[in-house]
Amino acid sequence: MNATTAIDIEKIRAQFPVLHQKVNGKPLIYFDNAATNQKPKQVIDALSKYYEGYNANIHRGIHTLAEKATKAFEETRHAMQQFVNAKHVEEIIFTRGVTESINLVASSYGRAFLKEGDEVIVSGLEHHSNIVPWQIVCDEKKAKLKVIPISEIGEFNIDAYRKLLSTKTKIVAVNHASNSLGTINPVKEIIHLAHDAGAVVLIDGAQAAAHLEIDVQDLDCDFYCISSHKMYGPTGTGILYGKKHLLEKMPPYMGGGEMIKEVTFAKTTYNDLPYKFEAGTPNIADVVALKEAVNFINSIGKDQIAEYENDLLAYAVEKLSAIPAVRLIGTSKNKVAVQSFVINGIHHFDIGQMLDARGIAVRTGHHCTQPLMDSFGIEGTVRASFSIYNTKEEIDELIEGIKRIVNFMKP
Ligand code: 7TS
Repeated sequence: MNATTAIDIEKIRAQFPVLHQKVNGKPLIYFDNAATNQKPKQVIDALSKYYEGYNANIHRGIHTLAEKATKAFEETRHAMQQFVNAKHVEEIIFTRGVTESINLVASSYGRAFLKEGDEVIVSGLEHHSNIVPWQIVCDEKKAKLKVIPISEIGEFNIDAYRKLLSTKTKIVAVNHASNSLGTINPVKEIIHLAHDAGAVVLIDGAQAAAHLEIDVQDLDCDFYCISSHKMYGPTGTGILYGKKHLLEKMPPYMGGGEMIKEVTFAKTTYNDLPYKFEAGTPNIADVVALKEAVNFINSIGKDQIAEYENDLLAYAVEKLSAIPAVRLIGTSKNKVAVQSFVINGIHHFDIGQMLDARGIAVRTGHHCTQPLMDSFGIEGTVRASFSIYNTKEEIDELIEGIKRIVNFMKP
């Protein structure tokens, strides 16, 4: 089936109030979806419904509002369990998002189980949030950080990865899809090889959640991290999925209310999963609204979303490739709908600003992947990232904008 005919794009766009505005006098074209995507009305409504109708602190109260809020909060946990196909609901921990999820694992699992001389492997494609937490714990534990090299088209070098693995490898942490290049990584194979070496694997799913099917049981990953705001949900929340037996043996990440069973000055016992890792009042409203983001995605279907977005990506790549001054960065065949590029002689910031003047929002810079930019010998790129509400007409506008910039900046 042709996705462009199967999806009623106008109906989808109508669900996103933010899209219907002018920016700098031009209709907004939002191509910064890899940074954060826009929110459908049902997510926005869930937030105001919560605050207007049943705002209360969860788990602790026995009054009606507290019970209603707790029920809605826990319903999202079940929705996220299904979203990633986790075996147990208590394997879903609410965090502020991917950054916090990775820090939780690095701090808790890393501090508890890494020893001097152990090794942690990340890839050259990682976001800083999947590099720095590992550097911190490796420094502290005198462990070593090893890096899987990336090819010139932005793919993992699996042979080099095989060679890095050894009995010293204790943790492998890689992304499911790259935010700067869009490359979808062969995570199943990566996980399998890591397990053979006796290591646990964390997958950074920030760029996968809105685009790819996620099945943590099929992948057999040990940890999987998601940010709500990159999957049509609110900012400030997300999940850590962790295998139960690992979460059970990990020490708490933060101490405080909710994560305890009993506190005395002599000794504190910790709560059961998932609460052991949810100290303090969580981001209740945003977690509640995240369920509506899952409902939105399910109402279209990940397959349909991927098909539609892949079509947009192929169109953009074809048009961008036809502009001689443009150099595409990240040209793997297997990608989510992200395209980075540079234009010879024009700084990416200038391109971003000139596109913004035409109402087109793209991201410029290193995209929190400085080591990746270094490996391409560049400082940064212009990145257009597409979502289910984007259209080919919008891509035409981007292309027109780029052509004008190239002509305008000609020496
Ligand atoms: N990992 C990847 C692959 C990401 O793309 C991002 C955010 C993160 C981790 C961190 O997620 P957070 O929700 O905790 O901030 N990526 C981007 C980006 O590409 N532009 O802005 C944020």
